[in-house]
Amino acid sequence: MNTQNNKSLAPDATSISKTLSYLLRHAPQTIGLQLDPEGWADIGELIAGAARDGHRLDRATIETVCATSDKQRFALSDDRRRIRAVQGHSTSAVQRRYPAAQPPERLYHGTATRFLDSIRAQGLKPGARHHVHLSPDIRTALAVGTRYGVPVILEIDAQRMQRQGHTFFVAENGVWLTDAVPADCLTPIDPPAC
Ligand code: HQG
Repeated sequence: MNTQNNKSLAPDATSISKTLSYLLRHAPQTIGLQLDPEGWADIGELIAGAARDGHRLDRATIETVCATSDKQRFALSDDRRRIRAVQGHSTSAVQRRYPAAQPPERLYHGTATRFLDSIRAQGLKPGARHHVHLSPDIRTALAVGTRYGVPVILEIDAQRMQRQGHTFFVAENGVWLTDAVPADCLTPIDPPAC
């Protein structure tokens, strides 16, 4: 794993969140962790596997990171023995079945200007993840786009997509998911003035 620069230091919450995202969304196999198709991992196995890889995790810290995650990325099972990432997976071990949901008329996707030509030609594709990720608000989309460089916000016509037969899902943390966004259902819009 390359999610921490110095494993011997006590990791901060952001670093732990990144480690959990990496293990629970993308690469559980790197520590021999089993995820079930709905994404659940046994917390004891997660702690033991991470420890073998030199990462100090404990139950209380994991629970704190889950509770305080700005995007509520993780969920604990009712009995608090299991944890999962609620969206964002790329690992084939997970095939979450989200219930279909009625989206708002408009959804937003933040990306970088350098991807625009390709997106205009192909629409939005899920890439390595299982879904295209959309947000109900422009501010979140702007933050996502800024991660990649000069941001651009795409406004998604969710009703038009539904008329074309696309289905929407919403994860427990309010992130909207769909299979792909056709080019004729997205429009670049100006970012809001800060
Ligand atoms: C782009 C974060 C060229 C797409 C966020 C994006 C999100 C294309 C990148 C979650 C394309 C994929 C997911 C095309 C899509 N041509 N580029 N045809 N179609 N792209 O990371 O949505 O903080 O897989 O625009 O908040 O950026 O990690 O998806 O730039 O909810 O919890 O290809 O990750 O959450 O990148 O981010 P990603 P995303 P966390």
